[in-house]
Amino acid sequence: MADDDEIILSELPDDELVLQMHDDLYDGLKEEIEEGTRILLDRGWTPYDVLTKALVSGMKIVGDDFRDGILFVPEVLLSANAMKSGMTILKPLLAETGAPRMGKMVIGTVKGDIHDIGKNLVAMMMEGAGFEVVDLGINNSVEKYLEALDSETPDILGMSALLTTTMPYMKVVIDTLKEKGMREDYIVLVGGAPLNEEFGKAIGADAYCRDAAVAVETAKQLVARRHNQPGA
Ligand code: B1M
Repeated sequence: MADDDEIILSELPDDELVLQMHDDLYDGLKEEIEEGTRILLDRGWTPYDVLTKALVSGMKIVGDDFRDGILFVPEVLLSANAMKSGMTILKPLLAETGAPRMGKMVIGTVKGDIHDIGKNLVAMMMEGAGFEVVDLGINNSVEKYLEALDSETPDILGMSALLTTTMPYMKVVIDTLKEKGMREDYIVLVGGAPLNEEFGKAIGADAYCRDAAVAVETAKQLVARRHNQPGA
Protein backbone atom coordinates (compact mmCIF):
# COMPACT_ATOMS: atom_id res chain seq x y z
CA MET A 1 0.00 0.00 0.00
CA ALA A 2 1.27 3.46 -0.84
CA ASP A 3 2.50 5.55 2.06
CA ASP A 4 0.17 8.51 2.68
CA ASP A 5 3.19 10.81 2.68
CA GLU A 6 4.61 9.46 -0.57
CA ILE A 7 5.28 12.23 -3.04
CA ILE A 8 3.90 11.58 -6.52
CA LEU A 9 6.26 13.53 -8.73
CA SER A 10 3.87 13.64 -11.67
CA GLU A 11 1.25 15.40 -9.52
CA LEU A 12 3.52 18.29 -8.55
CA PRO A 13 3.35 21.59 -10.45
CA ASP A 14 6.57 22.50 -12.30
CA ASP A 15 8.09 24.76 -9.64
CA GLU A 16 7.50 22.24 -6.84
CA LEU A 17 8.75 19.40 -8.99
CA VAL A 18 12.00 21.27 -9.64
CA LEU A 19 12.47 21.88 -5.90
CA GLN A 20 11.69 18.23 -5.22
CA MET A 21 14.29 17.24 -7.80
CA HIS A 22 16.85 19.42 -6.01
CA ASP A 23 16.02 17.46 -2.82
CA ASP A 24 16.19 14.14 -4.64
CA LEU A 25 19.53 15.04 -6.18
CA TYR A 26 20.77 16.00 -2.73
CA ASP A 27 19.62 12.60 -1.45
CA GLY A 28 21.18 10.82 -4.44
CA LEU A 29 17.89 9.32 -5.61
CA LYS A 30 18.72 8.19 -9.13
CA GLU A 31 15.31 6.79 -10.11
CA GLU A 32 13.46 9.88 -8.88
CA ILE A 33 15.83 12.10 -10.88
CA GLU A 34 15.19 10.03 -13.99
CA GLU A 35 11.44 10.21 -13.43
CA GLY A 36 11.50 13.97 -12.79
CA THR A 37 13.60 14.55 -15.89
CA ARG A 38 11.13 12.60 -18.04
CA ILE A 39 8.13 14.40 -16.52
CA LEU A 40 9.57 17.85 -17.27
CA LEU A 41 10.39 16.79 -20.83
CA ASP A 42 6.84 15.41 -21.26
CA ARG A 43 5.53 18.77 -20.06
CA GLY A 44 7.35 20.46 -22.91
CA TRP A 45 10.44 21.71 -21.08
CA THR A 46 13.48 22.02 -23.33
CA PRO A 47 16.33 19.62 -22.51
CA TYR A 48 18.51 22.68 -21.80
CA ASP A 49 16.07 24.05 -19.22
CA VAL A 50 15.76 20.68 -17.49
CA LEU A 51 19.54 20.45 -17.40
CA THR A 52 20.21 23.91 -16.03
CA LYS A 53 17.16 24.54 -13.82
CA ALA A 54 16.58 21.08 -12.35
CA LEU A 55 19.97 19.34 -12.44
CA VAL A 56 22.78 21.92 -12.47
CA SER A 57 21.09 24.17 -9.88
CA GLY A 58 20.48 21.13 -7.69
CA MET A 59 24.12 20.16 -7.93
CA LYS A 60 25.08 23.69 -6.83
CA ILE A 61 23.29 23.07 -3.49
CA VAL A 62 25.18 19.77 -3.11
CA GLY A 63 28.44 21.59 -3.88
CA ASP A 64 27.79 24.29 -1.28
CA ASP A 65 27.06 21.73 1.45
CA PHE A 66 30.09 19.65 0.45
CA ARG A 67 32.21 22.78 0.83
CA ASP A 68 30.69 23.52 4.21
CA GLY A 69 31.32 20.00 5.53
CA ILE A 70 27.63 19.10 5.68
CA LEU A 71 27.91 16.46 2.95
CA PHE A 72 30.79 14.02 2.47
CA VAL A 73 32.31 12.15 -0.47
CA PRO A 74 30.02 9.06 -0.37
CA GLU A 75 26.89 11.22 -0.34
CA VAL A 76 28.21 13.49 -3.07
CA LEU A 77 29.04 10.44 -5.19
CA LEU A 78 25.40 9.35 -4.96
CA SER A 79 24.28 12.84 -5.98
CA ALA A 80 26.73 12.79 -8.87
CA ASN A 81 25.40 9.43 -10.03
CA ALA A 82 21.82 10.67 -9.85
CA MET A 83 22.83 13.76 -11.83
CA LYS A 84 24.52 11.59 -14.45
CA SER A 85 21.42 9.43 -14.88
CA GLY A 86 19.38 12.55 -15.64
CA MET A 87 22.08 13.72 -18.04
CA THR A 88 21.98 10.35 -19.83
CA ILE A 89 18.34 10.95 -20.70
CA LEU A 90 19.06 14.48 -21.92
CA LYS A 91 22.20 13.70 -23.88
CA PRO A 92 20.59 12.39 -27.11
CA LEU A 93 18.05 15.21 -27.03
CA LEU A 94 20.71 17.89 -26.69
CA ALA A 95 22.69 16.30 -29.50
CA GLU A 96 19.67 16.12 -31.81
CA THR A 97 19.50 19.73 -32.85
CA GLY A 98 20.46 19.04 -36.46
CA ALA A 99 22.99 21.85 -36.20
CA PRO A 100 25.52 21.90 -39.07
CA ARG A 101 28.99 20.46 -38.33
CA MET A 102 31.00 23.16 -36.64
CA GLY A 103 34.34 21.48 -35.97
CA LYS A 104 35.93 18.92 -33.73
CA MET A 105 36.94 19.01 -30.08
CA VAL A 106 39.03 16.72 -27.93
CA ILE A 107 38.16 17.19 -24.25
CA GLY A 108 39.29 15.63 -21.01
CA THR A 109 39.75 16.24 -17.30
CA VAL A 110 43.40 16.75 -16.36
CA LYS A 111 45.71 14.37 -14.54
CA GLY A 112 44.96 13.81 -10.86
CA ASP A 113 41.35 14.92 -11.22
CA ILE A 114 38.36 12.60 -11.42
CA HIS A 115 35.57 15.20 -11.60
CA ASP A 116 33.70 14.72 -14.86
CA ILE A 117 30.17 16.05 -14.57
CA GLY A 118 30.99 19.54 -15.85
CA LYS A 119 33.23 18.17 -18.59
CA ASN A 120 30.48 15.75 -19.66
CA LEU A 121 28.04 18.62 -19.76
CA VAL A 122 30.34 20.68 -21.95
CA ALA A 123 30.78 17.67 -24.26
CA MET A 124 26.99 17.23 -24.49
CA MET A 125 26.34 20.87 -25.23
CA MET A 126 29.11 21.02 -27.81
CA GLU A 127 27.64 17.98 -29.57
CA GLY A 128 24.24 19.63 -29.47
CA ALA A 129 25.73 22.70 -31.13
CA GLY A 130 27.13 20.59 -33.98
CA PHE A 131 30.69 19.86 -32.83
CA GLU A 132 32.15 16.39 -33.06
CA VAL A 133 33.47 15.61 -29.58
CA VAL A 134 36.08 13.08 -28.56
CA ASP A 135 35.88 12.64 -24.80
CA LEU A 136 39.07 11.39 -23.17
CA GLY A 137 37.45 10.99 -19.76
CA ILE A 138 39.25 11.80 -16.52
CA ASN A 139 42.82 11.86 -15.19
CA ASN A 140 44.54 12.68 -18.49
CA SER A 141 48.30 12.99 -18.69
CA VAL A 142 49.97 15.27 -21.21
CA GLU A 143 50.88 12.16 -23.22
CA LYS A 144 47.22 11.15 -23.47
CA TYR A 145 46.25 14.61 -24.73
CA LEU A 146 49.07 14.60 -27.27
CA GLU A 147 48.15 11.14 -28.52
CA ALA A 148 44.54 12.22 -29.03
CA LEU A 149 45.53 15.46 -30.77
CA ASP A 150 47.68 13.43 -33.10
CA SER A 151 45.09 10.77 -33.91
CA GLU A 152 41.96 12.95 -33.92
CA THR A 153 43.32 16.21 -35.39
CA PRO A 154 40.66 18.37 -33.70
CA ASP A 155 40.20 22.14 -34.03
CA ILE A 156 39.86 22.50 -30.27
CA LEU A 157 41.51 21.08 -27.18
CA GLY A 158 39.29 21.40 -24.10
CA MET A 159 40.57 20.78 -20.59
CA SER A 160 38.64 20.61 -17.35
CA ALA A 161 39.92 20.84 -13.76
CA LEU A 162 37.89 21.09 -10.56
CA LEU A 163 40.68 21.15 -8.01
CA THR A 164 43.07 23.98 -7.22
CA THR A 165 45.75 21.29 -7.04
CA THR A 166 45.10 20.00 -10.58
CA MET A 167 44.43 23.23 -12.47
CA PRO A 168 48.17 24.02 -12.85
CA TYR A 169 48.45 20.84 -14.94
CA MET A 170 46.71 22.68 -17.74
CA LYS A 171 49.80 24.83 -18.06
CA VAL A 172 51.96 21.72 -18.28
CA VAL A 173 49.91 20.60 -21.30
CA ILE A 174 49.98 24.03 -22.96
CA ASP A 175 53.72 24.44 -22.34
CA THR A 176 54.34 21.03 -23.89
CA LEU A 177 52.35 22.05 -26.96
CA LYS A 178 54.51 25.18 -27.19
CA GLU A 179 57.74 23.21 -26.82
CA LYS A 180 56.68 20.92 -29.62
CA GLY A 181 55.71 23.86 -31.84
CA MET A 182 52.08 22.66 -31.88
CA ARG A 183 50.39 25.34 -29.79
CA GLU A 184 49.06 27.34 -32.74
CA ASP A 185 47.55 24.23 -34.35
CA TYR A 186 44.72 24.19 -31.81
CA ILE A 187 42.26 26.42 -30.05
CA VAL A 188 42.74 25.68 -26.35
CA LEU A 189 39.72 26.19 -24.10
CA VAL A 190 39.81 25.60 -20.36
CA GLY A 191 37.12 25.43 -17.70
CA GLY A 192 36.22 24.25 -14.22
CA ALA A 193 34.90 25.81 -11.04
CA PRO A 194 38.21 27.07 -9.52
CA LEU A 195 39.45 28.72 -12.75
CA ASN A 196 38.91 32.27 -13.89
CA GLU A 197 39.67 34.46 -16.86
CA GLU A 198 42.97 35.62 -15.42
CA PHE A 199 44.17 32.05 -14.90
CA GLY A 200 43.19 31.15 -18.46
CA LYS A 201 45.27 34.05 -19.78
CA ALA A 202 48.21 33.34 -17.48
CA ILE A 203 48.58 29.74 -18.66
CA GLY A 204 48.26 30.68 -22.33
CA ALA A 205 44.83 29.25 -23.14
CA ASP A 206 42.78 30.90 -25.89
CA ALA A 207 39.86 31.27 -23.49
CA TYR A 208 38.47 30.38 -20.10
CA CYS A 209 34.86 29.18 -20.29
CA ARG A 210 32.71 29.85 -17.24
CA ASP A 211 30.11 27.24 -18.18
CA ALA A 212 29.00 24.92 -20.95
CA ALA A 213 26.99 27.58 -22.76
CA VAL A 214 29.98 29.94 -22.77
CA ALA A 215 32.17 27.07 -24.02
CA VAL A 216 29.84 26.57 -27.00
CA GLU A 217 29.69 30.27 -27.87
CA THR A 218 33.45 30.71 -27.46
CA ALA A 219 34.18 27.63 -29.56
CA LYS A 220 31.87 28.85 -32.34
CA GLN A 221 33.47 32.29 -32.39
CA LEU A 222 37.06 31.09 -32.32
CA VAL A 223 36.52 28.37 -34.94
CA ALA A 224 34.80 30.89 -37.24
CA ARG A 225 37.62 33.41 -36.71
CA ARG A 226 40.22 30.75 -37.51
CA HIS A 227 38.40 29.68 -40.69
CA ASN A 228 38.23 33.29 -41.83
CA GLN A 229 41.94 33.84 -41.40
CA PRO A 230 43.86 34.16 -44.65
CA GLY A 231 45.60 30.89 -45.43
CA ALA A 232 43.34 28.93 -43.08
CO1 B1M B 1 34.88 17.11 -5.43
N1 B1M B 1 35.56 18.86 -4.93
N2 B1M B 1 36.38 16.25 -4.55
N3 B1M B 1 33.94 15.47 -5.81
N4 B1M B 1 33.37 18.15 -5.89
C1 B1M B 1 34.86 20.03 -5.45
C2 B1M B 1 35.45 20.46 -6.78
C3 B1M B 1 35.11 21.09 -4.29
C4 B1M B 1 35.07 22.55 -4.78
C5 B1M B 1 34.09 20.83 -3.16
C6 B1M B 1 34.21 21.82 -2.06
O1 B1M B 1 35.05 21.72 -1.22
N5 B1M B 1 33.34 22.79 -2.09
C7 B1M B 1 36.51 20.64 -3.74
C8 B1M B 1 37.72 21.30 -4.40
C9 B1M B 1 38.36 22.32 -3.53
C10 B1M B 1 39.52 22.93 -4.18
O2 B1M B 1 40.27 22.39 -4.93
N6 B1M B 1 39.69 24.19 -3.85
C11 B1M B 1 36.46 19.15 -4.00
C12 B1M B 1 37.28 18.21 -3.34
C13 B1M B 1 38.18 18.75 -2.24
C14 B1M B 1 37.28 16.84 -3.68
C15 B1M B 1 38.16 15.74 -3.08
C16 B1M B 1 39.63 16.10 -2.88
C17 B1M B 1 37.48 15.31 -1.77
C18 B1M B 1 38.21 14.27 -0.98
O3 B1M B 1 38.50 13.20 -1.43
N7 B1M B 1 38.50 14.66 0.23
C19 B1M B 1 38.00 14.60 -4.12
C20 B1M B 1 39.03 14.74 -5.25
C21 B1M B 1 39.12 13.54 -6.12
C22 B1M B 1 40.01 13.81 -7.34
O4 B1M B 1 39.56 14.40 -8.31
N8 B1M B 1 41.25 13.39 -7.28
C23 B1M B 1 36.63 14.91 -4.65
C24 B1M B 1 35.75 13.95 -5.11
C25 B1M B 1 34.49 14.22 -5.57
C26 B1M B 1 33.46 13.14 -5.93
C27 B1M B 1 34.08 11.88 -6.53
C28 B1M B 1 32.69 12.78 -4.68
C29 B1M B 1 32.49 13.92 -6.87
C30 B1M B 1 32.85 13.84 -8.37
C31 B1M B 1 31.97 12.93 -9.14
C32 B1M B 1 32.16 13.11 -10.64
O5 B1M B 1 32.46 14.16 -11.15
N9 B1M B 1 31.95 12.03 -11.30
C33 B1M B 1 32.74 15.36 -6.42
C34 B1M B 1 31.86 16.44 -6.69
C35 B1M B 1 30.54 16.06 -7.36
C36 B1M B 1 32.18 17.78 -6.39
C37 B1M B 1 31.27 19.03 -6.45
C38 B1M B 1 30.33 18.93 -5.26
C39 B1M B 1 30.44 19.25 -7.68
C40 B1M B 1 31.22 19.29 -8.99
C41 B1M B 1 30.21 19.26 -10.11
O6 B1M B 1 29.96 18.22 -10.69
N10 B1M B 1 29.56 20.42 -10.33
C42 B1M B 1 32.36 20.19 -6.32
C43 B1M B 1 31.81 21.45 -5.67
C44 B1M B 1 31.67 22.59 -6.65
O7 B1M B 1 32.13 22.58 -7.76
N11 B1M B 1 31.02 23.62 -6.17
C45 B1M B 1 33.51 19.49 -5.75
C46 B1M B 1 28.49 20.54 -11.32
C47 B1M B 1 29.10 20.86 -12.71
C48 B1M B 1 27.97 21.03 -13.71
O8 B1M B 1 29.82 22.08 -12.59
O9 B1M B 1 32.07 20.92 -12.75
O10 B1M B 1 31.91 23.42 -12.30
P1 B1M B 1 31.37 22.21 -12.96
O11 B1M B 1 31.36 22.44 -14.52
C49 B1M B 1 30.85 23.61 -15.14
C50 B1M B 1 31.88 24.73 -15.31
O12 B1M B 1 32.92 24.70 -14.36
C51 B1M B 1 32.35 24.59 -16.73
O13 B1M B 1 31.19 24.14 -17.40
C52 B1M B 1 30.51 23.20 -16.55
C53 B1M B 1 29.07 23.19 -16.90
O14 B1M B 1 28.45 24.43 -16.86
N12 B1M B 1 33.42 23.65 -17.07
C54 B1M B 1 34.06 23.73 -18.27
C55 B1M B 1 33.90 22.57 -16.43
N13 B1M B 1 34.82 21.95 -17.15
C56 B1M B 1 34.96 22.64 -18.30
C57 B1M B 1 35.80 22.41 -19.39
C58 B1M B 1 35.71 23.30 -20.46
C59 B1M B 1 34.83 24.38 -20.43
C60 B1M B 1 33.99 24.62 -19.34
O15 B1M B 1 36.52 23.05 -21.49
C61 B1M B 1 36.43 23.77 -22.61
